[in-house]
Amino acid sequence: MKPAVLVARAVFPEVVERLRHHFDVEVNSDDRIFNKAELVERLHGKVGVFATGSVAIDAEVLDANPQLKVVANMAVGYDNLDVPACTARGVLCTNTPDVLTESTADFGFALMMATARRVTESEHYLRRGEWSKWSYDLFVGSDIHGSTLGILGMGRIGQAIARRGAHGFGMRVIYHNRSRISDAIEAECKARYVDKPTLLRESDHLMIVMPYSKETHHSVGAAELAMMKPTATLTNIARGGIVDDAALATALAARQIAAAGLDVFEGEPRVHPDLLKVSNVVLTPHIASATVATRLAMANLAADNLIAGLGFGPRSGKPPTPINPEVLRQ
Ligand code: 8YV
Repeated sequence: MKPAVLVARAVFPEVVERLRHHFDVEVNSDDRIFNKAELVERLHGKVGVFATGSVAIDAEVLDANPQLKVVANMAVGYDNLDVPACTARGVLCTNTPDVLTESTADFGFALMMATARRVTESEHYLRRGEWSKWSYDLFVGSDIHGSTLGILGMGRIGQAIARRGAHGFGMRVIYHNRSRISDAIEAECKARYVDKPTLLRESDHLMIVMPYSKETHHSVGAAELAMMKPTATLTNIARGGIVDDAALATALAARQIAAAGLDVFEGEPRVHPDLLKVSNVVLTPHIASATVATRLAMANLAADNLIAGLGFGPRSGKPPTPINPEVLRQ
């Protein structure tokens, strides 16, 4: 008998087929988001789970399913997983870094540009039939080229955005991160480390790309927004909750900053109602990694991790991208 796994959200059928080769697979083909009780129930008898950001694995879920061995997250971020609780119970967690870096950086840039150049706001105006004539100040925005790009969180995606800004658009790049990156990567990205207040004060375009955790909750709130230039934009492609959305809506309404681009929201898929009322914000439904090739690569990497983590396939016992590899040594 094959071991049983749960694919907790709908995913590419060809990836499910790969899993079926090794496992007895239950798929959430309705793609309904399970509440905790449903998730606990669906996991009964399963040794592995293919998860996404909307599948929360915590101590309670684990304790109700002591047979669970591997959680393969189809995401680079893993704030949906209680990793210490998994490690304590010998459960391997994996994520999908690298394969989404460039697509996500492309989208971050697109969102920042749409925000600075007021692309969606002006399109809505045109669609409403309000465009009657050209005017010198119709939807004037701010330049990307030659401006200062500030990056909060300088991991792989932050670095990919820095490269686009420095090399493609002649931007001056500054960043803030928990720790400084190496001199060699700083040189390659043409990026300069600054403290957080300097980053907030000097950025023309602030890009948020840091992971979410209790420590990074509301890293950008009313006080931080007040330090930014009134002409500045803020783009968040990281996680909801890093920015205080209520404070951001207030700052946008008061034109304390010029505009924002948000792909992620606190408590998504709900969006703070005040954000829906302001016109100077571009809102997208968490799609920064959403290209066909990248989503397929993420799904295949999550499947590789699940297969190898459960002791199957050519990389048996050596999943490519573990989050808590210490579990493998236990
Ligand atoms: C995913 C993401 O689409 O990888 C991440 O961390 O935020 C996105 O690429 C999302 O988390 C679904 O799992």
